[in-house]
Amino acid sequence: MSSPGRNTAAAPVSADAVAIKNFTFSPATLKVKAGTTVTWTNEDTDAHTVTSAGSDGPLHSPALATHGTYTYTFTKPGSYAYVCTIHPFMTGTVEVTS
Ligand SMILES: [Cu+2]
Repeated sequence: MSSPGRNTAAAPVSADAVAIKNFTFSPATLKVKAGTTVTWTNEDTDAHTVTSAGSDGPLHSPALATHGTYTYTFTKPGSYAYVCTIHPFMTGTVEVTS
């Protein structure tokens, strides 16, 4: 089965992460493939949200406390713009390719 020294960290589904830090989504634009689960982590002491900019978008996090996380799996290609509803000047985009 597993052999000594082999890296067992390989995940079946690629994951990508966005940090929320200093009132900024980093990276502001994340490019992933369809099927990718993206995790946002709040590294600020202030609460933030991850909320789709459009009313019909899929991202609807609760207010994330410090070190709080939100995950979403993007299944369809497209450009997904989002904001923090508490601080609307905070904007980010996930670009999903097939
Ligand atoms: Cu915020």
